[in-house]
Amino acid sequence: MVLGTERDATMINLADMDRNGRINSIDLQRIINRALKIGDVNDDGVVDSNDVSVVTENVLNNVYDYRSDLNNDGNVDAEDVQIAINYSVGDTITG
Ligand SMILES: [Ca+2]
Ligand SMILES: [Ca+2]
Ligand SMILES: [Ca+2]
Repeated sequence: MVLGTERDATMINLADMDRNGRINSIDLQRIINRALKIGDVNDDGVVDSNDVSVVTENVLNNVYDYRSDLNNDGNVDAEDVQIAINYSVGDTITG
C-alpha cells in the first residue's frame, strides 16, 4: 500500500499550471507569480489586460511605480510591458 498516492496525483494536477502533464520551471514560475501576484499591477487579484494597460500608461507617462517595475531594474519601460503581457496571456486567475 502506498500512502498519499491519490493526494500526490491531485498535487501534480494542481501544480501542472499549463496542463502539459509535466511539472517544470514554467509551472513553477506561474505558481510563484500567482502566489506573489506578480503582474497584478492594479491589485484586483487577477493578472489581465487591465494590468498591461496600467504598465503601458506608466511607461508612456514616465511614471515610476514599483508594482509596474516587473523585472525590478529600477525603470518602468517596454520590457515591463512585455512581461505584463506574458503574465496575462493564457493565464486565467480566478481567485
Ligand atoms: Ca506543466
Ligand atoms: Ca490586476
Ligand atoms: Ca523594469
